[in-house]
Amino acid sequence: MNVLYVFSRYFVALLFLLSAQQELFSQDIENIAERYPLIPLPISLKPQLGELQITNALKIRLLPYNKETQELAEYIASFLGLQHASILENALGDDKNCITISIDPHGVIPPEGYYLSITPDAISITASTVQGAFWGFQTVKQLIPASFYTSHTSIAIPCVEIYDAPRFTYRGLHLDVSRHFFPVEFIKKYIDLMVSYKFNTFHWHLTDDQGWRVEIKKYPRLQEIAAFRDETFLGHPKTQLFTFLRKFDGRRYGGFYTQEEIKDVVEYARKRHIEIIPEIELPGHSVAVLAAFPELGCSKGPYKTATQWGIMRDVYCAGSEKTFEFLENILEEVISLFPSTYIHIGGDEVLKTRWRNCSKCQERRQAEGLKNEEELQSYFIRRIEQFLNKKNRQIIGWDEILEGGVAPNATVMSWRGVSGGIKAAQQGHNVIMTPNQYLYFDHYQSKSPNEPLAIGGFTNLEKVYLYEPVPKELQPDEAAHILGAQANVWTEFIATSEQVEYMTYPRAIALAEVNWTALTEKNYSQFYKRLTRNLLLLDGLRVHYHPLSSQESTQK
Ligand code: TNX
Repeated sequence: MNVLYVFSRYFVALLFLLSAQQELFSQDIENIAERYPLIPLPISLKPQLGELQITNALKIRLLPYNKETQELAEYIASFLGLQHASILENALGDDKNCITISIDPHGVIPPEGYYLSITPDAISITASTVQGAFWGFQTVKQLIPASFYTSHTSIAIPCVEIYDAPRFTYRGLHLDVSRHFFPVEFIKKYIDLMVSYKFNTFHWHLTDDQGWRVEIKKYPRLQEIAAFRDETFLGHPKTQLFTFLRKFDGRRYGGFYTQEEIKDVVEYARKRHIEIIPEIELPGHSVAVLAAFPELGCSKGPYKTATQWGIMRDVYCAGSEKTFEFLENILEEVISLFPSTYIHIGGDEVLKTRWRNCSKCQERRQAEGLKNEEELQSYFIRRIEQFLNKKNRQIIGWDEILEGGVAPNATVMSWRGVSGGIKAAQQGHNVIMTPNQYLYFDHYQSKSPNEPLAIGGFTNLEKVYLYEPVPKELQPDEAAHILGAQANVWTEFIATSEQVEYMTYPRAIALAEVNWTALTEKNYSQFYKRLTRNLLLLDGLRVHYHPLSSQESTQK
């Protein structure tokens, strides 16, 4: 009976698929934005008359009933504020007031896709994976009226039929917790917001010159010294060119996540179908570590955790075996905390001055037959890649890892524009697009003089929305290497959680649609209309986002 039931659901989904390919786009989207303010826009949507009233007596039926589907049911019940939702494991029975989740790994729906039907009686979500069904529920969430967040009483959801699946497999957001440190509670909120818009990857930038943020049991000095800086630079380097005139706040600053906290966050993310990719920066952006372990630098030091922003001259010594031993020990602990396929190893902005003048680095260069310091950096990254590949992990690096020869299995994050991404894809490497002119959320988002101090640039909502991740220079086989896009939130000028939200939202919502929905033609004003309604969700979740009224259209 179970089999028949599931089959009948798939049959409906299949029929829908065949009949409704262009359904949404043949509708007048403008008119349905009010009733279905969905972002990202689904592949296909059939408006239906009527509404479903969700009450306290809601049941959640799981087909099949297992640990994974049960976790989804708990997530749904807790989001809807139903302490006593009954969870059913039987295919038979009354559908009334029921959310049915049907998972069939052999079904026709792609891995992260889902089919959703809301009738006046019931909700049904069908998918090939629990992750797909999870995204289906995120769509339901966006149809819940804003009044739910204030009154928590009756919930009326408009009836609809949706078939949906993402364009890209990698849909990322990044957060730099080194320049400023953000508490675990906020990281969880960041993840919750991400899933509301169907992001599936959180890139956690855990280490940099200004602070080391992950507890490593083997090296307590990282927690004692590298996790703290003496003070923080006030203002912007552009306006204070003379370094000796620069002002500092005189306050010790820092912190780190304990391994218990990291495990807790990883588990929290897992339940929400988010993969966390940790970043451990090397060989550059590592002065904080040198402050704790001066023997890992090319000079004797002394070093101190950076108190200013920018690119530092001091990096790990590439000639010393101690450096590799240290990094391997660290990575060993990191991979025990993070189950992700990928480990991000940084690789950006490595000044080569120290290596040029270091006898050990020069010995290494000659012994390995390397032509220059770019090749020495390549050697460094390859060694780390080999170590991680042996542990069944893949590396991601910033696009500088292309210089001097890219490591064989590396995935490249293209940040200095799109050229690194093009080059890497042409060489057959996988690519994640994070070009700074479109996807750096530390840049200004409006030209208003009232904007809080930011690093620079101008990347408004429209620019993000109109960004196309696949460069037109690529042939189709090369284009297949573009896994998706990610926005980066660097925090030199972002000191509080509220400010992170302000810089990230609503721009992240525009990126969510870029990554998820394959649109032949983008219509910004139509997106903007949906967004106006959709932002009520963020109001409900108490997000300090950048108000739409001060958004400006693109000015170059
Ligand atoms: C460049 S993007 C950096 C970061 C800065 C950022 C500021 C990248 C790989 N490196 O270290 O925080 O610019 O926008």
